[in-house]
Amino acid sequence: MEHDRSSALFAKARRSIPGGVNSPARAFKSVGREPVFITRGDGCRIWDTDRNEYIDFVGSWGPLLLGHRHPAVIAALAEVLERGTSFGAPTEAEVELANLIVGIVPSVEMVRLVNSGTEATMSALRVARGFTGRDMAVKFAGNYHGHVDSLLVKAGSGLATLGISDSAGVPDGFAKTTLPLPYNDIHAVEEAFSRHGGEIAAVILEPVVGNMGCVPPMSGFLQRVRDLCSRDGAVLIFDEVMTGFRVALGGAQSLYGVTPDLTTLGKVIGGGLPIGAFGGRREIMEQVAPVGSVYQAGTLSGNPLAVAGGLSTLRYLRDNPEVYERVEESGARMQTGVMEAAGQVGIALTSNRVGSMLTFFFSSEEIRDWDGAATCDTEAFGRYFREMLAQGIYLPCSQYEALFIGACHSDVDIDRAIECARNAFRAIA
Ligand code: HOZ
Repeated sequence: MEHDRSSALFAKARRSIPGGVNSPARAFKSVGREPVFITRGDGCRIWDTDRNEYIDFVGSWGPLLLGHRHPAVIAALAEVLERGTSFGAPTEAEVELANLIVGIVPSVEMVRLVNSGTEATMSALRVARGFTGRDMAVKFAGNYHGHVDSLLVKAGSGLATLGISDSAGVPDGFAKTTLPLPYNDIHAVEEAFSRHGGEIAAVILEPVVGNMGCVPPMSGFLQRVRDLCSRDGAVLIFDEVMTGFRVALGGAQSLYGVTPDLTTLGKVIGGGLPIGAFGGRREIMEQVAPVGSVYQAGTLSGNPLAVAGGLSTLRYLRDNPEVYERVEESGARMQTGVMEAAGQVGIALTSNRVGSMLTFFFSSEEIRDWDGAATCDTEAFGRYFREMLAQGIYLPCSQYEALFIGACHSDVDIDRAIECARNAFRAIA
């Protein structure tokens, strides 16, 4: 595979953009090569600027459950383009999107649209603090909630990938309001509540972690956290930016039957356009201005294009529940096939999957928290990634991200990926 044009673009990009990328997670830095520059996508396929074709298992880092250029989404966007891209004023479509979310996500009685997952978590935390009159937030190591100052403590995703444990530029005072705990460790949560119960404004967590690779909650973990929050008056925030409308139509909260007080959404709810949302119990959401005194705002919030991308995607998912069966089958097929291929050549590999979120960890141990994930052989992951890319399989460029399967991946695509993984394992064994 030639990558001359991507290489030239990357050199040019580095002159004007820090690291040549507009988000560190896409830099390929930890996998020992330069990124490829993408020009086009269709279904589950993408093409780079050197005309190389890939089967895409990133899906824009989660939004594209329906694949690139899904006809329903493209038609909705085209219709909006006829009318105008932004008004900074209320529109009917944003009310429809809000009502759709309220009707589907169990915890959400009211919702506010924002422009990204980061805005959603930042705002949800502020609302929780305003509602409780407390400052402290509990988060979990390896969970990532966007680049919110006080949530960049022991964060997953790009920070885990690049080995940045705590971001520079976050005032100590902000970081001190955050209490990081090990994920899936209910004793640590119980101890934190017994010491600080009356001071905790919020517990924020990914109900299925995607940002240290895919790590599901252990049995009873979410419910016990729910009970402790209810007992001590802390607001439970599920960060469903990644899991919302992906692991099930109603997100992880419907899959596990645990209802948070607030939920943050993003990714799938924009169908590939920039959007985020936070919502939850009415009495909490009514703290938000202009009803209440917690201020939150945005010029492009509820932007017609993003709303059209989201509405068309969510309506399609609501009306076509077989999408979730399809991605479950594809996910299981890929997990089984790749694990068998690794076993055949003696590669130490373990995997976690919830529906269409899947991670292969270069470790022989079960991965249930950040300490476990941190022991993975990231060098081996880098070799595997490069071997897969060279065969036309586009994976997340980090051991600490989940890959995403979409409704557009056929059995042939999945089998092709398994075959490529077999070749990759042989090459690196
Ligand atoms: N939030 C994405 C999943 N970890 C990564 C995308 C990014 O940070 O650029």
